[in-house]
Amino acid sequence: MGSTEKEGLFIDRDCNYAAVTQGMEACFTAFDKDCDDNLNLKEFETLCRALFRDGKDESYDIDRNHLEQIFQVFDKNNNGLIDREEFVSCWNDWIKIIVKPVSAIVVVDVQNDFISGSLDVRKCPASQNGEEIVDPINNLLEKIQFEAIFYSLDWHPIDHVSFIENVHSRPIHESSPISADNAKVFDTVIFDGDPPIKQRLWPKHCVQNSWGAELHNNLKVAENAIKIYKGTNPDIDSYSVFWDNMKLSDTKLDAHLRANKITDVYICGLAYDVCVGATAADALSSGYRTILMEDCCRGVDLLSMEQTKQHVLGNHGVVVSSKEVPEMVSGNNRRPELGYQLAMTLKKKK
Ligand code: VGL
Ligand code: ZN
Repeated sequence: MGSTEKEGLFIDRDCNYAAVTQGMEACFTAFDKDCDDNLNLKEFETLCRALFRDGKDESYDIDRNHLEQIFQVFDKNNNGLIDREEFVSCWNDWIKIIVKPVSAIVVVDVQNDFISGSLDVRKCPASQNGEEIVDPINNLLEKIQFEAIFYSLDWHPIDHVSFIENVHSRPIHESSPISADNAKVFDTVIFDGDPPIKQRLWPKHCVQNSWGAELHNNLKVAENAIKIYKGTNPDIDSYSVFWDNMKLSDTKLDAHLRANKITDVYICGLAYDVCVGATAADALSSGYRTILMEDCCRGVDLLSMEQTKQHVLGNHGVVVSSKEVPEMVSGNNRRPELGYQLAMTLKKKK
């Protein structure tokens, strides 16, 4: 590739930058280079290169296969071209959200018991320190205007099924790998039930209205924030902030997100591989563009933390440092993974 072509690309880049933000007509016209009133795949690729850029105005690499799949979502009549009519949905349902996302943050279980109480993550296999995330989370909350702010609280009754202290209170199913007498903290047993319930055992923690269940004292709690209490049913544990582990009842988080027209959900807190991971998995399956802020999480076990990360990446969420978040929330840093995920969600809705 000669230098003139490189230069051409550079000039293109500057005029394209405005084109994806100005308006539907201007955008279509700017990328319809051959002026045939259609966007072909090549023209759509140029559009995507203008769309998916980091905060420093560099284009992200876009997976070829993903690009083609996105194109097909908007090429409704499947003729290999996106016409002006097809572009209406491409603009309204996709580009507009990518350029101007509506973001919420979910701060998961930053409670005393996980930081210095009965389920102190420093004493878990990964030996991490939960207190270290308080400052970076406060920084985010001070710097960024999220459209909605949620704090979840693990909020158990004293007879909760997850407490090792209660392992003898419920019958164990015959398929359980471990008996009640032999069960230790972190083991998984199977309780009798219809269906039988798999349950990991934890020390008694986050008992309703106890000190251990309070949010960490230094954590900034925004005035308009919504608190979500979970794990209140004595017989069913609840890791995700969306649903209990049996998916029998939801917490209203999804309803709040919908009411606020949230497109992007930023997740952080404790513990990375338990409640944070379950929340991220549900955010993805509910169709939210999902961002895990890794430096604002601490976990229980290194291997399952890695598995959590791979689950998020495998479902086209992103894992970022909180440093990247201001530019993402403002719509200046636009990740192709999240654009692909949104297109696939739109495809499912049809
Ligand atoms: C959690 C274990 C038990 C969490 C809650 O918040 O990650 N972990 N209950
Ligand atoms: Zn719990």
